[in-house]
Order: sequence, then C-alpha cells, then structure tokens
Amino acid sequence: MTNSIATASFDFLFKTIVVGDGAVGKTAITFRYAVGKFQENYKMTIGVDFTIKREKVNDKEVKVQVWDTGGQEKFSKIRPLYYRGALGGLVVFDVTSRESFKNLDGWMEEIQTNCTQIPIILVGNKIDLKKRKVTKEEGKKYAAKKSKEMGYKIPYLETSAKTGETIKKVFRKLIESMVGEAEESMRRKEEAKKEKKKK
Ligand code: G3D
Ligand code: MG
Repeated sequence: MTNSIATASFDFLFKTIVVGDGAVGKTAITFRYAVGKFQENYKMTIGVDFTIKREKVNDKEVKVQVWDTGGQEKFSKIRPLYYRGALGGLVVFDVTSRESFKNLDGWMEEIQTNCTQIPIILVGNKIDLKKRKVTKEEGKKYAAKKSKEMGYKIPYLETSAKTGETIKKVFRKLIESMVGEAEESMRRKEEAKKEKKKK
C-alpha cells in the first residue's frame, strides 16, 4: 500500500487534505470533526499543520491525519508540499458564495496535478445559513460532471460546521473509501507477487 503505514497499533494511517477558497469553512469543518465543537471568531489555522483522529472501519484501526490549509490557499507555490502523500481529500465550497463554487475547477485541477486518483468528496458547507446562492442540485450536478471527467465517483454532501450536520458522515465516507483503496492496492500487490512466483 502506498503512503499508508502499517504498525501494531493501527492498520492504516491516512493523510487527508481539506481544500477550497478562503473562508468556506475548512478550519471549522476540521475542528468540528476533530474536537466536536464549533467556535466563533477563532483564527487557529496558522501554525497548526494537522489534527489526528482514530476511527474503526470494519475491523481495521485507522489513524487519520487531517491537514488544514492554514491560510495557504493564498500561496499556490507552496501547496504541492501540502498535497504530498495525501490519500484522500475534501474539496469545500460555501453554499452562500457563488464565487467559491466557481473556483472549484481550480481546486479539482490542483488535486489532479499533485495527487494520483485519490478519493475526493465535494462538500457544500454553511447550509445553516438562509442566504444560499448555490442549490443542492447544482452541487450534485457539478460532482457528477467531475466524476465523469476524472473517471471515478466524487460524492456530493452538504454540511454545517456550525450545527455539526453531516460532518461525521463526510469523514466516515472518505475514510471508508481510503480503506477500500488501500485494501484493493494490497490485494493487487499480493496477486502480482503470486504471478511472479508462478513464472
Ligand atoms: P477557512 O478555513 O476555509 O478559511 P473558516 O474558513 O473555517 O475559518 O471559516 C470562515 C468563517 O465562516 C468563520 O467565520 C466561521 O465561523 C464561519 N463558518 C464556517 N463554517 C460555517 C458554517 O457551517 N456555518 C456558518 N454559519 N458559519 C460557518 P468568522 O466570522 O470567524 O470569520
Ligand atoms: Mg482556515
């Protein structure tokens, strides 16, 4: 398995990244998942690289590192470093910001350039707010279009970091996909080994 580390205490270690425009709620989503809270007026991103959470998927112990961009959304030159070794990603926009929705192509492209076919979930955040500018249908349609272009399924989910709605589900879904990928890649390697022995 590439980039995931197996040890006695956990079966998988997955680096996951959270990308999207500034202010869409990447830090709030990460914080809500890791700490289980929403905090107004925090500027905690700078200096914090990632948070770690443990999950159990089937019978596997999974350690998840969630990398928050730390305001690096502005610094495209250093972002490749941030993407390195990522095995899954959330691409986030704010349903009250048309602009953040329009910029999704850029984030998708950047993931494709820096990572190879990793599981991705498209996340429309801030659904607790009334002033929605992007409909659920548009989000779904965009995810379907990208799934076609990229050749694998990109699910679309809507969240609120403020109320906590669907945050756990987003990470759960992503982690399950990453476990699936890792197990599949291990299986392929085993098969290749057997084939080699046969020859
Ligand atoms: P970023 O990390 O993507 O840059 P932040 O975004 O997590 O810093 O969030 C930007 C602002 O949006 C913050 O407000 C935060 O509280 C708010 N926010 C994040 N998620 C939600 C949500 O689901 N619902 C609502 N209503 N607000 C959200 P401030 O005022 O601190 O800048
Ligand atoms: Mg942030």
